[in-house]
Amino acid sequence: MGLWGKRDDTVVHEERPFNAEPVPDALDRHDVTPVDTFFSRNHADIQQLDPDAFRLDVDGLVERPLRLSLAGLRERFAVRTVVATLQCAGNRRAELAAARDIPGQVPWGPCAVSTAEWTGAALADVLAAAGLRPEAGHVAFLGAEAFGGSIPVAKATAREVLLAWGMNGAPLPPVHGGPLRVVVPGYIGARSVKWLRRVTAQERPSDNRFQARDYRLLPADADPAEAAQGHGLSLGVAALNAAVLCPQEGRTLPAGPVRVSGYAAAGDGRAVARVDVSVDGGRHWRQADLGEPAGPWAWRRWRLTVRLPPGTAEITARAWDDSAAVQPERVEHVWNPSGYMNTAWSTVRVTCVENGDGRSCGG
Ligand SMILES: Nc1nc2c(c(=O)[nH]1)N[C@H]1C(S)=C(S)[C@@H](COP(=O)(O)O)O[C@H]1N2
Ligand SMILES: [Mo]
Repeated sequence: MGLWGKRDDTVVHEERPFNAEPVPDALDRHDVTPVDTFFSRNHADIQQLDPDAFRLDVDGLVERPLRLSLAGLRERFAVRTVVATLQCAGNRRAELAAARDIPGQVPWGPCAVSTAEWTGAALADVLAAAGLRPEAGHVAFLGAEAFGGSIPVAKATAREVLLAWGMNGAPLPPVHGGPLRVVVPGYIGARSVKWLRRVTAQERPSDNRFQARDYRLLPADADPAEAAQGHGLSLGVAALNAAVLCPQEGRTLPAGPVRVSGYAAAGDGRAVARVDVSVDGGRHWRQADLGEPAGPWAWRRWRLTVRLPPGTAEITARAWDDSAAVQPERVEHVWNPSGYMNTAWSTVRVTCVENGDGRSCGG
């Protein structure tokens, strides 16, 4: 077992803060990602908090501020379970950085995304118990190490947003924000604040630096070091994205039938409608088979068998959502200075050989 209970073959970009993603083969194996495989994104040290001493404050524009223990949360509110995919806004940054340098940011491959079954209380129920006031426009979250952010009230009062203490049927581990985190399905991972200490109803979005300064999509010609607070687009709702996980980039495979597979995920309020695969650079496309989703907030896993002749091949996938939005073609078209939201078509390059004995995926 590797650091923080992750698989030995986990790709660790940094040990402190701990930033790690699974290898594509491992991520591609499950609808619901095992905890030892789930990616982990941290801006500071992982917090080790005592669950018994833990308290959550609910304050701001509410009639009755609350201070809740973990036991109090469990007893007072109906327990809900939601299968939800979390995707970091920096997922697939390495492909952007290959087009043009992105210094000082974690070079995520295509696996800064994972799906878990989260258990907790609906944030909506907790806000209702506190008496959310009508002037509230946003609900802000603050973690124990000062990471924070906010979401609009309409999302905060939607049933799927959880204050979660459980992950895949076990207590939420420290590396994923235990004892308590927010889970905001359909939003960038950064809004699912870990080690949650405080929930504040307020008029305006959070001025925490991870909302006001980071996780903003700057124009291509901006310098992130110079960009003022509030510059660029504030990221919130996730964007339509998809990636090929198998075969993995750079593999050598037997020519002939090759099984291609990966994931697709849509933003808040949208669903993945179709995934197409091309092996000729986008001139011709075939529809992949979409797996049944594990729930309305879970990714769609997809697969297709293609025939590849001996030689080098490029396998490309793109997803469509139910508004007929499709992923943009090239990383150059979505490049931005901090390297967020790479939603370009996903391409892997492989070499096929006659009478080879490789397999497209490990499993
Ligand atoms: N308190 C706190 N919450 C946090 C973060 C953090 O650094 N500190 N990282 C955020 C980001 S950017 C992402 S993508 C997700 C990652 O969740 P995971 O580590 O459980 O995969 O947590 C979010 N919540
Ligand atoms: Mo993230």
